[in-house]
Amino acid sequence: MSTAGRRLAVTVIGALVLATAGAGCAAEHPNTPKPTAVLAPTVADGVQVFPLVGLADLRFSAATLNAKPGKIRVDFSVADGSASHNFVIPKIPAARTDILGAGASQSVTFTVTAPGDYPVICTLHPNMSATLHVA
Ligand SMILES: [Cu+2]
Repeated sequence: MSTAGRRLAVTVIGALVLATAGAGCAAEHPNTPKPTAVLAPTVADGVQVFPLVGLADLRFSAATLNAKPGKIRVDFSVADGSASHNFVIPKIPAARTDILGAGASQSVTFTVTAPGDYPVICTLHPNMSATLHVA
């Protein structure tokens, strides 16, 4: 490769790196929590506590809530700037919040004794789902 050719190649690579970094910054939403795959509870007075957020991109902030059989509290909130959401586990009647607007929050407490996977939904958004995994 000639000297001129090498200089051109370096310039092109530099431009690509800058373009990629710029796109990454534009995709960041600093006020929106990043979704996590699995959420483990904090335990307070024997209650497993899960802070869960309904996000603006119509997802829950965790895909799986990992619990043990027993008492569970979900502190559900809706992110600023988001559409309204609720937290509902159809198999567990007590595990149901109201429909909450952006910035609102509600806690629900319930007890699960049987191990299993309990689907979590938002009744407003059919593609918005998570799983309460009890084992
Ligand atoms: Cu929703």
